[in-house]
Amino acid sequence: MKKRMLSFASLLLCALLALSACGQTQSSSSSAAGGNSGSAGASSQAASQSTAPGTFPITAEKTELDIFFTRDTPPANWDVETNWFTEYYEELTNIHVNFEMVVGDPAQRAQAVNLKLASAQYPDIFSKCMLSRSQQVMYGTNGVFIPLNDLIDQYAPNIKKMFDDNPHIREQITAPDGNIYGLPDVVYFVHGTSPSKMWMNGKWLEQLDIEAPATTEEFYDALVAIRDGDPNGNGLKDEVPLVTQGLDIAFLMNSFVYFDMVNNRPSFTMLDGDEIKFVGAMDEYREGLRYIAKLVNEGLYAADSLTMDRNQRTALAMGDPEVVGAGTALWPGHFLTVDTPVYSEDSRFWEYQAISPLEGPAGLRQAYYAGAAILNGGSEFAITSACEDPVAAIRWIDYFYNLEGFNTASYGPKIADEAELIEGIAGWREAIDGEVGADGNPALFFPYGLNNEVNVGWQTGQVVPRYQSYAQHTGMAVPADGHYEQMLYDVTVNDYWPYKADKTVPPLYMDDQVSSEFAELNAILQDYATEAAAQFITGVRDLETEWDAYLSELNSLGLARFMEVYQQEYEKNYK
Ligand SMILES: [Ca+2]
Repeated sequence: MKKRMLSFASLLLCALLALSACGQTQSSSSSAAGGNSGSAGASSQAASQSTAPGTFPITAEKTELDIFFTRDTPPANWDVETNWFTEYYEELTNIHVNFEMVVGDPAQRAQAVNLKLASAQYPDIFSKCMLSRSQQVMYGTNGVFIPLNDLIDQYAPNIKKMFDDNPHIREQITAPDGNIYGLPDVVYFVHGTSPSKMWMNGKWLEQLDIEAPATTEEFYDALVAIRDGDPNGNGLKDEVPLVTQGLDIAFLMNSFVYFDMVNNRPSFTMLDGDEIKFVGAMDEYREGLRYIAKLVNEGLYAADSLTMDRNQRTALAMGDPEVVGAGTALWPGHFLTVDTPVYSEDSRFWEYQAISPLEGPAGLRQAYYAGAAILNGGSEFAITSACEDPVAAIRWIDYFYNLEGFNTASYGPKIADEAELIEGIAGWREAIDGEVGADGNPALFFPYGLNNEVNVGWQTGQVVPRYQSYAQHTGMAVPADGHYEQMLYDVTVNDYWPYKADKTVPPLYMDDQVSSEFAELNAILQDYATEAAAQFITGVRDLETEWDAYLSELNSLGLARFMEVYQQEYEKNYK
């Protein structure tokens, strides 16, 4: 523990010394920081009021930044203007932010962003605006978004460290012209790398004297036993052996073919070496559909899963009598009430245990790995040519890319111990000797509460993007006697990582015209394949007699053109 803390502290000290040592040359060369961003961006660099990098306040004199951001509907008491963290961070940085907030669903938010971009009345910063990759390229190339590469290298040690620790992040947010126009929101947690896990009712398995299944055949047998064995003991055949939330078939399908979800939708594609394949047209995929259709047909997989939302599934799983035998989810909290975070024998939450990926009939046994691709890569923070002090802007956001900034924006003030707790504000502190994280190693910090008081923090990345490393998430202190974070970590590392496979196609930058064609084809094919998958597994369409018609429909919707564009753009980005 001590050794680890010391080495962390000394690293930090080195970083600070290195920064202050070269601070003077940086300010004199700062006019180069904007790169080729056009006259507005470059000339404004000279106007920076910045203090030495790595120190607070960021500007010696009070500076202002205009930030346009979008978010979903906030809780009633949340107000960015009066928020505890807003006031705290203004005091720390000496930068006052004029916020312009747009609240709405993703479509409304995208529309507001488009209007803002079209208005040419640019804020200094677009934050949480889901800027598409083609928007980044278009507005980057025409000088509205300034390149961030040099600003990051010189003034953003935390973002730079994120790149150094995760070279794929820098790679995935670098546009084909070599510039970075936007910063990503990266929140890593170990169990998030396996989003589709199978959770089975362990109490019932024990009662029915069944081992945790390891193959698709054994899984089938286990579901039959749950269906027929009356494990809830009420004399009725009312058990629901398997229920998912929507078309969450990735766990089962990966026993047949690589099958991932990107932005909560099946991508139906995979990267096989350097070749992109359309999974949704492969024979192995059809085999997987046959297996899943059999489960539905025999009453083992609830057909109404496909239209079930989270609340409905939770109501079913928490109801009386107990009926659910198994469910797929990132973690059981998606369909069970977390009544206690620490292991408790009589808690239904703790009854459900993850099983490993199943071996399929052809010997395939894998779980898709969601830890490499950056979703929405680079879309969450862009600095515009209207910004008079880009150095201050990049330093302002850099804070959220380390543990202290992430935690303070999430939990409230960093305090020494409980005695300093302010009622209604909560906070967090460094870990003390003996506290452990989810991996059983010495913890890094202890949070006193997460946004229980709604006007304390900026909530889960609703105002700015952030970075949470795996170590940071794992380093949160948990009770040593079986906290669910520890259970989730163990399950992922022990049961899923031995089978992890990463064939997800990484995100690509495309120019505007290609991007529209690609997005349109992608949406059409995904919609059609998703709809067809639901029809095949529920028996509305017959997998034996209607598969060829499905394939020819995919072709008439433009599958060949889609694959051609995809492959060509992949090679432009990555070869
Ligand atoms: Ca029963």
